[in-house]
Amino acid sequence: MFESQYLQNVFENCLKRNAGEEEFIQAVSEFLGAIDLIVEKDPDIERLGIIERMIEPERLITFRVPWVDDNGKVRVNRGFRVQFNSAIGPYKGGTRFDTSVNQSIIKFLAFEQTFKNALTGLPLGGGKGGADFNPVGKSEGEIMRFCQSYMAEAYRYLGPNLDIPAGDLGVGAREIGFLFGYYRKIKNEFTGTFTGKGLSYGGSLLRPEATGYGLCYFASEMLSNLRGEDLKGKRIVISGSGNVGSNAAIKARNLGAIIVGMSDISGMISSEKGIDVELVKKLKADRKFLSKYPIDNPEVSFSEDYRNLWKVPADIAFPCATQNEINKSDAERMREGGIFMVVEGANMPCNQEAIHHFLNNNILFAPGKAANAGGVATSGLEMTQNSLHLSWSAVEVDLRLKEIMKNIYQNCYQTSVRVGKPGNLVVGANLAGFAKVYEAMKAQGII
Ligand code: NDP
Ligand code: 2IT
Repeated sequence: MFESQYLQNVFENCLKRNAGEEEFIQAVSEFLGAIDLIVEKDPDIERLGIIERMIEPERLITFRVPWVDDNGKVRVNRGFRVQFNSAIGPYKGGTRFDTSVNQSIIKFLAFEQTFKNALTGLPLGGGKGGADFNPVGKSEGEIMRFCQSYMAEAYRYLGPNLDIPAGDLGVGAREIGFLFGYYRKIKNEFTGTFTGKGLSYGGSLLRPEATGYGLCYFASEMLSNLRGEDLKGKRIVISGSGNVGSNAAIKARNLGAIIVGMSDISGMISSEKGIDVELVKKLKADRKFLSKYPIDNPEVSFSEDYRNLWKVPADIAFPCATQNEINKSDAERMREGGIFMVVEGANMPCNQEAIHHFLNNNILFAPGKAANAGGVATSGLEMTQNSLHLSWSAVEVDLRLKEIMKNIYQNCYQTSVRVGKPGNLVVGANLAGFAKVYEAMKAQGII
């Protein structure tokens, strides 16, 4: 599978040692595919065991999270925090609450986060946490008790210079409030040990919007560089209507695009003339499903199958829901529907066959570890503001975010050119992220 015998051995060993961890192995395999292009040119990579160390988390913590539901029944979930790599800074990465959460998913997310964070240019290592708990349908009291129980264990491993969590799927402003509040109480100190905080207690302006906005800035830079175009008039389909999807929809619309399709777990809506993106954001803020979006004229339609989103004729797709939501047959439908560019807002939403389909058919493709880095980058800006004890204006944060996304795109593109694969941003993002982490690991000895 890999040209380098060293990488082939590393991969086979990885398969054995992480048996059954499909998502983690998928993420490692994509990464090794890029490293294969350069590994023979630098014998130090093998001599220093760089890849073996990079694919092994520095620390993996798993713990029991017991809580009491509204009927007085004790429930038990499994909590995780994976501290993957701290070569360039303290561990940094989100927290996911979803029924599907397991060790493989948290490890893949923490692994990807390491290289994503390196791409931001900020001093942030890689980590991720979460639990197999689904907040949907739970009362506020249940969610608070769950968050408090999660934090009663997780707090030991967190700190402003050690490990700084944030939100992710299923963890938004409400959950972050409960998690941060309990952390502050048991640590008896007020530190910036969480990002995505509310504005009244140390959050940064634009952090909630940052992943979606950053995605649009990245897509704009990519369109301009590769096609000399912008988002104006482009028809976009967006999966997921949560934090990333709804904010990407609003920014893309503001930049002149037409959002012709969106989805959530209840299904998908499409409208040739453009979806009312503010209404979608409001529905989700009220914790309602897209099935409640009014179908009051014939040009708007709803389907209970969210996969039908990929059949909607469009120019660009922003997958913003979850990992492996797009397989090869979805990718084929997307191509048939006219999509010429796919920019990942979620982490690893396209499986490897789908990515190959895009690349083999000249569909421009940007991986999440580059395109969705605006969220964690703005988390980095929140940490800076917290440690300076001040708050920047939305304009200032937005300017910095734009600059960071532009730099990430350029870094990935220039790297793809340097290795003879111009425009292959999968290779570009992995190698550019790798270069920074490698340099730091090499300088710090065998640890
Ligand atoms: P949210 O929980 O806010 O939103 C997730 C959305 O996806 C919800 O609308 C949910 O539907 C929908 N959804 C989940 N599964 C599916 C599916 N299979 N098909 C269609 N829709 C689905 O999470 P985020 O927006 O924060 O995260 C989305 C993705 O972006 C994740 O992969 C996350 O790791 C990644 N990400 C998040 C960042 C952040 O800052 N939050 C930063 C970088 C990446 P419903 O509303 O019905 O539950
Ligand atoms: O996947 C991600 O980059 C996030 N969920 C955001 C992480 C963060 O620390 O802001």
